[in-house]
Amino acid sequence: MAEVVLQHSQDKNGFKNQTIRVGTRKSQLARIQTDSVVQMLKERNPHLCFEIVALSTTGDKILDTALSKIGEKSLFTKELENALERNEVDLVVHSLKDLPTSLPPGFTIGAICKRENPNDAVVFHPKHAGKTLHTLPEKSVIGTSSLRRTAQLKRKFPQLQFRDIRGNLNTRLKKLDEEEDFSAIVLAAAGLRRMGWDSRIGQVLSPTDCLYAVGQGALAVEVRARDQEILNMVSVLHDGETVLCCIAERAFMKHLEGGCSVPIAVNTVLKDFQLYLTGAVYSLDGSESLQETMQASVNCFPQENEDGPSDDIQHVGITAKNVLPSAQVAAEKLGIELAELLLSKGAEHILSVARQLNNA
Ligand code: DPM
Repeated sequence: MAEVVLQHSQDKNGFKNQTIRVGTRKSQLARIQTDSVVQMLKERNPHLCFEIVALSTTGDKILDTALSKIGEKSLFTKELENALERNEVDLVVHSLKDLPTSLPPGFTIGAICKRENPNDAVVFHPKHAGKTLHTLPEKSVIGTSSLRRTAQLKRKFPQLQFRDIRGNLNTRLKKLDEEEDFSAIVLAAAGLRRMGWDSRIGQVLSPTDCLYAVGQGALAVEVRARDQEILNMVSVLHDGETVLCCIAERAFMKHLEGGCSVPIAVNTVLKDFQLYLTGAVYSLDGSESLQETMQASVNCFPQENEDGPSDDIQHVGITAKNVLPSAQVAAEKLGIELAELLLSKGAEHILSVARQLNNA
């Protein structure tokens, strides 16, 4: 009988009574996001211990330069990937939108959790409480260092001014409230919600005001691609609908060769097995833009009813064993086709001018 007891100490994923080390950035938002993923993993694996390892990344250290100007694609992810590679951590929690559309070889996104509100939101200086971007006085200064937000909002609200603001969420809110530099700042609604700052959201920007960033509002778990045990453990966190939306968005961005140094935006809806992807590119000042919507049928039932092996096929860096492979292929194709459509209408010119100006 002793053997039975011993076998029980090894779970279905092959772990003995071991500690799983989870890498995260040091910011409060990163910690909150990581805690929520660890909580979900603990509920499903009550016999395992989880240890959180917080590291600072280039993106956390360089606070005086606009993100888009630093020119490093894996600004928030490289140090964490190094730790994964050296086996110092077993998985890393990121905001999906900070993960490049091509990951370095040997890494994969093993889980994408259910997306929260993907939209951007406006937080106003207390003296402007109750206003919206439409009703702020002319020449009011709005803080954001996202080229995507600036381009769209300049176009929509030419009477307002836009200026860079950096730092983590705490720093930005403090700057807004305690100084007179900004009348409002624009941030992702999901980040504000996770920080418990819903009450500061004065306006949620609808897709007609501002399309969101690829992957915005979704959390991703990055792992070593060959580490089957960890991959199996985290893969139960995948939310099928979010996976399909994000594959389409990332394929769109990858095909346009976009990163955070060019203004690219999306809006994705999955309804009645139809995936609708809206994508847009902008010149830096928003004066030029191209926007199109395409749709594709996707079967989003869970994996079981399809033949053939699906193991370890990555789509734009994502390994989702429990999401129907044909639906993943359809989502990726949709993103590529939408990018092709925009390229046929002149997107390359808009993006190359934006890249040049941004690097100037
Ligand atoms: C990326 C951008 C920003 C972050 C560019 C963009 C915003 C930069 C800025 C790629 N990553 O959105 O056009 O405002 O100066 C980031 C945030 C979150 C993940 C903060 C935010 C939280 C929300 C989420 C920074 N990354 O956008 O307000 O999980 O999507």
